[in-house]
Amino acid sequence: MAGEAGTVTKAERVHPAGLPGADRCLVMGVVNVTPDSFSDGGAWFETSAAVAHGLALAAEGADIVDVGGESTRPGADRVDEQEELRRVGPVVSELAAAGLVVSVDTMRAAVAEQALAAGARLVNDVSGGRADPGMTRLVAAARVPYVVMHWRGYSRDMQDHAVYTDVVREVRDELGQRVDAAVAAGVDPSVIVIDPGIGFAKLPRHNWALLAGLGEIACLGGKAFPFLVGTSRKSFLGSLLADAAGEPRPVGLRDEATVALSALVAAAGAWCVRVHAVAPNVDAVRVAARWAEAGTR
Ligand code: PMM
Repeated sequence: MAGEAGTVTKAERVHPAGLPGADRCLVMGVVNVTPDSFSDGGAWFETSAAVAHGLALAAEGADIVDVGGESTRPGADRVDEQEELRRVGPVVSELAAAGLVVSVDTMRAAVAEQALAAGARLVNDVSGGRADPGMTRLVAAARVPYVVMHWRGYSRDMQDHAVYTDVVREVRDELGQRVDAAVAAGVDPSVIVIDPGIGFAKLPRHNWALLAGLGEIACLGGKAFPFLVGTSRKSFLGSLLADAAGEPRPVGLRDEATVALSALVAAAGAWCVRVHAVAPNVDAVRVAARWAEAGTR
């Protein structure tokens, strides 16, 4: 449970009900079935390529594979629901049939419903229930783990909403409201995972403040929630690692920085990190787990 100062320590890592626990932070590998995601756009757009990629991520050690059919990169337009269903359904179905723990990354209840029917075991909703009022009702009925991410609007203009006075307090309060809404719709609090939504309506300084304040954010209303963090290859890392001329580090050269953050986030008590390059991030969370074990001797 939460410490007196409202912090969650590594010894207090919590897991959502409905998935196997682990003695370390889990690693979720990303399978973007999209032509336009910012980090790997188009690489796994065909069903067969996406399935092969998911299987490869599992072989690298991913505990969960997260299948999404709608790009959420800043400025992206929405994808049509039928197209999202077409992208996600067969990939979820094949990966689940192969025995993987599959999560579906969608804001739409209809897509989540189809994915759950195809074998997905977790719903990852970047809108935290704000995009589709049917989502929390679906999750309540399905009783599956539900990732509630901090979100202020669709990708097209989300960066216009990156305005905060105290980002940690505001993100925490807004997440608290989303959790309350989900619970009011019948979602069991024990299945809820929260996520600060790194890069979603956030400037780089907001992302860093949130990462430093994870323990505070994960403690809502006196209860410690499991939390998931997605920093993989995001643009605030490109800015941090810009060259002498101020050119951001290219997307494909941000994995080492992501790995460093995975170790730090795992040490801060995260339940799961969402990443593109699985193998080095599994190493990172194992290092963090061993570090924590030595400290609790
Ligand atoms: N980030 C992206 C997509 N889905 N889901 C959660 N829960 N948290 C995130 O931070 C998150 C997400 C964007 O990254 P991508 O386009 O590389 O998948």
